[in-house]
Amino acid sequence: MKDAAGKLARIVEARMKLKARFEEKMKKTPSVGDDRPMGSGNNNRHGMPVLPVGQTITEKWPVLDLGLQPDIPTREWRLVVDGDVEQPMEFSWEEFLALPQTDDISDFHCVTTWSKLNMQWRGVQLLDLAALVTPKDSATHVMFYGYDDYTTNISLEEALKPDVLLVHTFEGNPLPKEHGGPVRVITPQLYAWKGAKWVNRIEFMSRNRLGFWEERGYSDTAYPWRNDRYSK
Ligand SMILES: Nc1nc2c(c(=O)[nH]1)N[C@H]1C(S)=C(S)[C@@H](COP(=O)(O)O)O[C@H]1N2
Ligand SMILES: [Mo]
Repeated sequence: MKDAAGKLARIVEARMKLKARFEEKMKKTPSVGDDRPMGSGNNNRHGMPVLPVGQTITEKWPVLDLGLQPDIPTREWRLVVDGDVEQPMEFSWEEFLALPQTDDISDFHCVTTWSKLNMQWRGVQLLDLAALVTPKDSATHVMFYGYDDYTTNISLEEALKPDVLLVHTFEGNPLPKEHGGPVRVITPQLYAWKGAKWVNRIEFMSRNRLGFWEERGYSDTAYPWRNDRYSK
């Protein structure tokens, strides 16, 4: 039997290793350190103007989906994390909640031009999950899958940024079904379509593949401060 302290130490060590691997790449990507970010207002905590170019602040939280809101009781919910990793894993609801939990406040920028600010979340950092499964050196991208068959892809350096979370709680309450509950992904530094609602699989990939909207002409990279909305 391994003790809890030893287990935590291994999680932290794995996480730090992974972070070091991506630190340089992360610094070079626009959403953390852009020389000329496009937007307005004071800087947010990443040093970016609070409102990206072309966006308007909304107080309400619109719902966008593919016309289907799957109903997943937490006892049936599963999360598979697999692909180009050393240790593929599957989590039940209880196992997921037993992972280190992170509270964060972040903004939500929809490509349809609304932004909702200061949203309060609780969930699991993708970085923490990645540290458990350990992406192979060949892993470069991640594909997220929803229970509604939605898919979306991002690069590994975006996926591992600290505010990318798998959230189950919004402002102290369970994440509502219409917004992707029981669990969705949020990608505050990218347009919101990169965050899969009703997430049930995360696949690490050794080459890029396009997700649902990316195949239909949405940007592969989706940087709000570069007005990077569509690719064609
Ligand atoms: N599973 C799933 N995730 C999804 C979508 C979807 O249709 N299915 N739509 C995306 C789009 S286009 C946006 S803008 C956001 C909207 O999240 P919201 O409905 O909570 O505002 O979810 C994204 N994640
Ligand atoms: Mo969207």
